[in-house]
Amino acid sequence: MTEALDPIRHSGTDLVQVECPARRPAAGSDDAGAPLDGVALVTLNRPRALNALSFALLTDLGRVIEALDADPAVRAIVITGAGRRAFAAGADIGELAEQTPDSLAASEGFRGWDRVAAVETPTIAAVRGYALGGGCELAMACDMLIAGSDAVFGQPEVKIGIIPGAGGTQRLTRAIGAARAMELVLTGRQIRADEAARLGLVTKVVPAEETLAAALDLAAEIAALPAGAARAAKAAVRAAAELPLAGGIVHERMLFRERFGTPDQVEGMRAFVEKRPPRWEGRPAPSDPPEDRPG
Ligand code: CO8
Repeated sequence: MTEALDPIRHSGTDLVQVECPARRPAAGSDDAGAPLDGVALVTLNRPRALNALSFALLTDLGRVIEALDADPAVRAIVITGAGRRAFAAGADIGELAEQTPDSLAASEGFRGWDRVAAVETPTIAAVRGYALGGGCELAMACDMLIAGSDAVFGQPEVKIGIIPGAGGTQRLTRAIGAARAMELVLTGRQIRADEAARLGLVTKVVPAEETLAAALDLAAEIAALPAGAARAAKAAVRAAAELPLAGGIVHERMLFRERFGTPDQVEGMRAFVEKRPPRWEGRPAPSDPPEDRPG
């Protein structure tokens, strides 16, 4: 059963702001536009430090993202960075400089990325400017990545004497292949949005000013579909990166079977057969027929 979003349920914090339901900015404007049903916007909010991911910010991000994931009215989440200069320029180097192997072993810091990667709700990173180190790792922990034409990606950790530590070596390699990931991780070279797109790191590149709107549009498109199917589809695609092929296919088949008998499967298929738009449970009937029908 889907519910209407309750804006006061998700208040966010100073470091991690939440807009729920998100409002789509009008083209070329920062003004809030129409609310997007089912879409939450999470903004990393340390613009003067290029949204560097401090331990406090990571804790807040984990809490916020899990609260949104637990809300059945939230059907897609967009994560972005405040300002125009950065999604996030990495973990906070001032804080990292104080760490030891033991303090890191005891640290909850890594959980920020893990918690984002673990949510069942589809997630989209909207990246303008720098997405470096932990910032690139956070964008890669999302399911889809919309890059503005001004986006810059990289894993520069080697240049400060460390290596990526929040999944970068693993997710970058899965996204673009070992040979290319090796070069980027071993040199710390930064790449621009167009190269990131060629390498397969990003879903889509859009003009810089349209980044957030494009990500919110994609989120709204997903949020308009049955949430259970979207979550199952996400789980199945994710399994491809985590399981051997045979295990992934078994997992997909289980998720496929589980869709049957759900109100959304019954209604979706009945609507197709009856040549009418589907009426998803608890949601208003669409006024227009869907453009795409399942093949
Ligand atoms: N941490 C802390 N502060 C930062 C960071 C950062 N990662 N990045 C930028 N800032 C701050 C700067 O210190 C500066 O602050 P101030 O104005 O007070 O001096 C402000 O943001 C603006 O930055 P710059 O003046 O440097 O802006 P430039 O335009 O000259 O340069 C760059 C922009 C190229 C992005 C540059 O800031 C830079 O190289 N930043 C660091 C990038 C980097 O190395 N990132 C990787 C960090 S390590 C990491 O992410 C590990 C992840 C796993 C950790 C797991 C922990 C549990």
